[in-house]
Amino acid sequence: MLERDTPSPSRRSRRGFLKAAALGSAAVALPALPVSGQERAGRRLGAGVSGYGARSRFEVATRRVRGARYDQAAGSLTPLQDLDGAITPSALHFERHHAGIPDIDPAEHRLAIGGLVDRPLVFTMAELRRLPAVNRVYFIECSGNGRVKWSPAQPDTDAQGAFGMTSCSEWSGVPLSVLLREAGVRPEARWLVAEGADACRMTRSVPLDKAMDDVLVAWGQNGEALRPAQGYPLRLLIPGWEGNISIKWLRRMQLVDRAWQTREETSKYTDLMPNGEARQFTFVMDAKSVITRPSGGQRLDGPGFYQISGLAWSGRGRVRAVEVSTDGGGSWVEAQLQDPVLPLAHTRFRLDWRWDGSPVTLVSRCIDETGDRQPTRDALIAARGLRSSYHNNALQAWRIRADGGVENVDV
Ligand SMILES: Nc1nc2c(c(=O)[nH]1)N[C@H]1C(S)=C(S)[C@@H](COP(=O)(O)O)O[C@H]1N2
Ligand SMILES: [Mo]
Repeated sequence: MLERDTPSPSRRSRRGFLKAAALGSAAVALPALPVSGQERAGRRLGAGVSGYGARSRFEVATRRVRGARYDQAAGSLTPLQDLDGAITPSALHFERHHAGIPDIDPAEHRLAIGGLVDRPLVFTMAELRRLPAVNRVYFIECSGNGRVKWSPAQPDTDAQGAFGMTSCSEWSGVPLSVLLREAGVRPEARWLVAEGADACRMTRSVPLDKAMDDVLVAWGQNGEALRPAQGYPLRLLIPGWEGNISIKWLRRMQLVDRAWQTREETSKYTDLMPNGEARQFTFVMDAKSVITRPSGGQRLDGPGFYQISGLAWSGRGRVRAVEVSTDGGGSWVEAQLQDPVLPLAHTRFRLDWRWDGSPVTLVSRCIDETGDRQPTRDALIAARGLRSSYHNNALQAWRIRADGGVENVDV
C-alpha cells in the first residue's frame, strides 16, 4: 500500500518518513497473516442485513456524561480524541439540556411566528418541509467549552474533558430569512425571541440582522432527522455563535423591538470582567484548536513517525491557518488543512512528524480569516480576569513524556 510506481515528490518524502520509522514488520512476497479469532471459529457466513445500522462491537468511543447520567440538567461530551474527519457522528454529538429531552410527536408539533410581523404564521412540520431547504455544515459549541482552562491544567484532562462541548454536523432546514419574509417583519422589529418546547421553555433574544443572515430552522442532521437530544423535530441553528442561542425543540418566535433580558442573558451566559461588570450578549465563538492525536490519555508506541492531527474552528468564518509547535510554543510550523475548509465548521489539520523519543510539548494555534488568533492562557487571563466561566479559547498543550504517555499542561 505504501509503495507506488510513480511517486510524486511528496509521496517520496512520505515514504522516506515511513521507511525510517520502520512501521509494520518486513515480509517477503505474500505475507502470512496471523490466525484471527474469526478464523479459529471456522469459516462461517456472517451476519445478515438490518433495518438500522449499528457500529462494530469492537468500537467503544462514547460521550462522557458530566454529572449524573439521569440529571436532566446534565451535559455529555463528544470524544474528540476518537474521531476522524470533521463531521461528528450524530450518536456522539455533545448534549446540553437544561430540563431534559422532551418527547415530541412531529405530527403534533407547530412553529408559531408572531409579534411585530404583518402576518402571524403557524407551520406544521409538513408545511415547513415544502419550503426551499438547504444543507449547511456548521459546528455547535457551548460557550462553556474549554471552561477547565480557567483553572491550572490537571495532568489527566483529555481532549474530550477539555473541549468535548463542540460538535459539527451537516444540518438540513429552511433559512430563517425565508420564514421571516413570509411573515413580513415590521420596521420597528430589532430582535427575534425564540422559545423551546422543553420544560424550561428556554428563551433567547437574537438580533434581527443575524436572524436574516445565515440562521437555519433545521430538521435534519447528517442526512436523517435531528436526534431528540439535538432538538427533534425542529431547532434553531445560529452558526458561529454560542450554542445556548441555538434553541432546540423550537416552537415559537416573536419579533420584538428589544432584547428580552431572559435568564440566559442575565444570570447565565454573561462574562464577569475584572472590574465587576458583566459582558452581555457575547455571541461569537472565538478561534480555537485542539490536537486530538496525540492527546491527553493516549500513549505513543515509541519513537518514529506519527501524524499530528486535530480540529480547528472559529465563529468568525473560515480557519485561515493552524500552526503547530513541538517545543511548547517556541517555534511554529504550519499544518495542512484538510479540504473542504468551510466557514463556521470544524476543520481538520494534520502535520507529519517524527518523535525522537525525548519529552516534548505539542501546541496548536488557530488563526481565522479575520486574523483572530488563539491567545495564551496568561494573555487571556490578563485581559479577562478569572471571574468568568464562558468563552475561554486559550492555547491547549499536551506534554509527551519519555515513556510515550501524554498529559495536559499549560504553556
Ligand atoms: N430548548 C432548549 N434549547 C437549547 C438548550 C436547552 O436546554 N433547551 N440548551 C442550549 C445549550 S446551553 C447548548 S450548548 C446547545 C447544545 O446543543 P446540543 O445539545 O444539540 O449539542 O443547545 C442550546 N439550546
Ligand atoms: Mo451551552
